[in-house]
Amino acid sequence: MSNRAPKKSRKELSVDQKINRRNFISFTVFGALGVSAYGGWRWLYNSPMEPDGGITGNTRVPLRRALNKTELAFRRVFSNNHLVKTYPKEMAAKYVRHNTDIGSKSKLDAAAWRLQVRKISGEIMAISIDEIKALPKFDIVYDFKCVEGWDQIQHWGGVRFVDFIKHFGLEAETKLDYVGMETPDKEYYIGLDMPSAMHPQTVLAYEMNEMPIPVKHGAPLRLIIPVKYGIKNLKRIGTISFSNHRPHDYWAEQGYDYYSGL
Ligand SMILES: Nc1nc2c(c(=O)[nH]1)N[C@H]1C(S)=C(S)[C@@H](COP(=O)(O)O)O[C@H]1N2
Ligand SMILES: [Mo]
Repeated sequence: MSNRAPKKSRKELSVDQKINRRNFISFTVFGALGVSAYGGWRWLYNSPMEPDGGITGNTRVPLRRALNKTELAFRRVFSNNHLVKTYPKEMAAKYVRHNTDIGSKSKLDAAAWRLQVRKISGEIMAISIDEIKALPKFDIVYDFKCVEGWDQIQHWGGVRFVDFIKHFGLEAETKLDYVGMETPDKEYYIGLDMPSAMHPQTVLAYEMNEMPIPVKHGAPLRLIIPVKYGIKNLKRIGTISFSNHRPHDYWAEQGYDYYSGL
């Protein structure tokens, strides 16, 4: 038998010693987290603003990079093959909700209206509503969603964007990355990534509940793009253009996500 006091193992620390040890660890870890969070915040705060000339709402480069990465990841999951859920037409709302009319408030001169399509060559096509109505008709009943927090099952009819492209020989234009659309007065405008524009349920619509679209809902032609929030569903389309840079976008300029996909 030895008289030597055994060296205290970790297990035998007194209660006080244990508490001190835990306090030390907690404060060290907490302090380190605090310092790195502050460092991260300084880093973000000192990062340059994105250099895109006001196409988006102006944020720090790393934040925009994160949004763009998210967009790409989501596009990979919700690819073009993913169809938005549709409903029987009996489920469509009879009283269709109405929202803002930026760029579609003034009196519509229906006889003078032409859809202007700016081709890569610079040529501008002017297409009448009758030419559009002569194309194969496509109906869709789906849940329309506005970013403000409401949604409604609605019934729209028109020509699918892909069919419109084919009919008017715009395949070369669809090799570009983006489509831009504007109201005739250019007050409201949107930009779309090409895969979403070419999605099989994207429609240039001229009917709502099987009747011509009322003026307040976008007569004579509006965009119905079920893979996007309402903000991208431009009413009273005036011009369509194609580009490799992001077209300007009314709500993206106000800080909304450029993609605004569902
Ligand atoms: N020209 C134009 N298109 C527009 C808008 C607008 O203000 N002007 N608002 C958008 C928004 S935010 C929504 S939710 C829908 C609303 O369409 P509705 O009025 O037919 O419900 O249109 C979209 N298209
Ligand atoms: Mo909206």
